[in-house]
Amino acid sequence: MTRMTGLLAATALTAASAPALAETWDMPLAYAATNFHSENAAKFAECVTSGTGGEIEITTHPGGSLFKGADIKRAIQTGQVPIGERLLSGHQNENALFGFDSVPFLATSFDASTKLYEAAKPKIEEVLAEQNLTLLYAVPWPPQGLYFKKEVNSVADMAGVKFRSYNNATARLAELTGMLPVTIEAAEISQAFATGVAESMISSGATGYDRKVWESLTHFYEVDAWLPYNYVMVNSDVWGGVSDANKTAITDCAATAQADGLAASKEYTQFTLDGLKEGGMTVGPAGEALVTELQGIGETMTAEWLDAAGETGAAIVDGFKGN
Ligand code: PCA
Repeated sequence: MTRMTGLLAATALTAASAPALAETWDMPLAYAATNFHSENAAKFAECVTSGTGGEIEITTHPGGSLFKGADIKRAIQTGQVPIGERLLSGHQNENALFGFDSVPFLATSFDASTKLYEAAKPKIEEVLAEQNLTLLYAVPWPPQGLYFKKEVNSVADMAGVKFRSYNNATARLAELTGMLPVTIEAAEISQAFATGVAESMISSGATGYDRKVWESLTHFYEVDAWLPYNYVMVNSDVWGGVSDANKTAITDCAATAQADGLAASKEYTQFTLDGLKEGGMTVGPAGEALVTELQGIGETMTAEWLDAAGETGAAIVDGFKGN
């Protein structure tokens, strides 16, 4: 080997081991590392890192450690981070359409919520595009039920209870049932229940399980009110700068993550309800009288949402029902 060839070979080696285009994408997540959404996002991140041959390496930051849930969407929009995951219904005050997945009793099963999501997706993507956001994938939480620290058989039993909310719909539900809403991130609810800042919430078995709420609460009523979605979104400017090959790799990983996330959500449903029971909670369907009252409140909230979401909201509901 001549001296020249040796030098060239060394340069080529350096270039191969440290590609000039390699970037790291920090990906904030609001929920605990052990939550199925966060585990799914971690797998998605690995998939992207290997699918792009290391040109884009995603690092997840679970538990609200980089940005809290409420701040993640803005952080992506403004380019503080290229990518992240957020419960979009938390931004219903920006656009009522983001609350399509939190309309009580509109879609109460995984199958129905998938159909509702498919009907809403093109509209949501339009709104997101205006906000400099590109949707990669979305995964539903398990069905939402009510947590209390006492037996509850009617709406009257809820009067004056301090209720942890996570979006407008949950806060409105509290108002209509005579409870006192206080917004608290999932990452902080164990503390809120332990100190009595909150005594109740509507959420999935998954979140109650992740946060070990049996340490403070006693009852979980399966209401199946709705299945809200977490969205993984990328800043559209960043997305525009990604090569076609890497875009394909990322959208392939996103499709896998969407399917795997849905499967994990389904599996996690019973697993976490069993976990709540093992923790000592009373877990079961809400009583008939309570269900009837909640359905009445659901009708009020559906009318309010349709009012706020206008023609586009009505088109989503029609599209869903026509499916
Ligand atoms: N867990 C999240 C949103 C919906 C759910 O099941 C939470 O409680 O914040």
